[in-house]
Amino acid sequence: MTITITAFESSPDGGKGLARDTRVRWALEEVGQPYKVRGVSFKAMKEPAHLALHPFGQIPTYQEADLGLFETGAIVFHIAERHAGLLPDDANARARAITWMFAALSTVEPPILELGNARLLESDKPWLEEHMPLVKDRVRARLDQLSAHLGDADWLDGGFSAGDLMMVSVLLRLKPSGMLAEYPNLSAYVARGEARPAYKRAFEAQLAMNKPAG
Ligand SMILES: N[C@@H](CCC(=O)N[C@@H](CS)C(=O)NCC(=O)O)C(=O)O
Repeated sequence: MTITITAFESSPDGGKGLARDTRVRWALEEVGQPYKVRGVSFKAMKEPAHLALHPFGQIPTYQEADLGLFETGAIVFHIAERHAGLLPDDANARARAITWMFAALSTVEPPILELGNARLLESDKPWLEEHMPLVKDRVRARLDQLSAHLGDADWLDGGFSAGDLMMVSVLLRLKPSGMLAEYPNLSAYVARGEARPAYKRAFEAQLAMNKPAG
């Protein structure tokens, strides 16, 4: 059964892997499922054909036979449920791994997005100098807690899981800010994620799609 996901036709990050199709590619690579990628332009994303797949006009989407999904949390969860390799067999460990997926998306990602948006959208605003330290404090509050929980462990709860895949994906978005470097254990955690062969394949595939022609 062919799996098709959508991604930016040309990612604004030029292939740094920060667009959210990377986490879906990574999940598919971890479980060994082949997939196709369809590039979508910003314009096409807001047109009816794409809105039928994604009501908010975004990427990525996921199509598999007559199933269409959007939201990376739902997509990665679906992949992890259908294929071995991303969720533990033990019911309680599985529930905890799923908890970490939610924590990544609903507790850790929001302040990181706020930071990205402040940099991108408020760079010319007079209030940025006052606003930025507050935004960074909110990010640090979460990183302090996450770092304390992780301690010296390799992964958040036992072996690598979809919870780690999502958390590493979210933390990667902090790289341009340099804030991750303030937390050696979180930096090492992210590096462990990036070192996984499945992540490398996902990263290379998105890069190949975003390489400048010539
Ligand atoms: N919560 C959504 C967020 C999706 C999202 O923000 N996608 C970005 C790319 S990473 C996008 O399509 N941006 C273009 C837009 O919103 O117009 C998810 O996790 O899938």
